[in-house]
Amino acid sequence: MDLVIDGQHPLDKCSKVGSTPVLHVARSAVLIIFIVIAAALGIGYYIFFNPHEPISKPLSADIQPAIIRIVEGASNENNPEYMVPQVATVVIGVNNTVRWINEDYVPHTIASDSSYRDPVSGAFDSRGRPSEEGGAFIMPGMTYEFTFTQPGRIDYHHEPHPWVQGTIIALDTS
Ligand SMILES: [Cu+2]
Repeated sequence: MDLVIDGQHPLDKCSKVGSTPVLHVARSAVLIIFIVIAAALGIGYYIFFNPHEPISKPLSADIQPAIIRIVEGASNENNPEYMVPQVATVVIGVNNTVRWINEDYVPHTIASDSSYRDPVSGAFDSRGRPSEEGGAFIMPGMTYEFTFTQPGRIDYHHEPHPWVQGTIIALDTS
């Protein structure tokens, strides 16, 4: 018995019945809804579990950074002052994120005298900062932040301006 009708196999006809324009629209709508839901889930994940969040974040949202100003003229060895304050005391859990603000007109770096590494924040050295977070140099008007999570005294300097020296004294909360 010959199953070919009008030169087509009957199963081909059946599949054509299932491909009406209405079903095409319905399939496209399902696909679009699926894409929208997937995008929403992706954006939600990015917002709530931001995988790019820097590791040197404050321990609490309430923490205000300690500010150290790299003053104008700090790159000049004859300047009366370089960083204000030169010795900064911070309390872990209170203000242990330090923010250096470059008020000078040339780039500066911050480098530990003894290659200090914080157990959470890593190497205390702006020269290791990724370019997407600002890069090695603290450009004029820009900042560098580092969070100290263990008590201690950390001496540091500017790599291109070794006369610019500072000290962080990190104290335990108790
Ligand atoms: Cu400097």
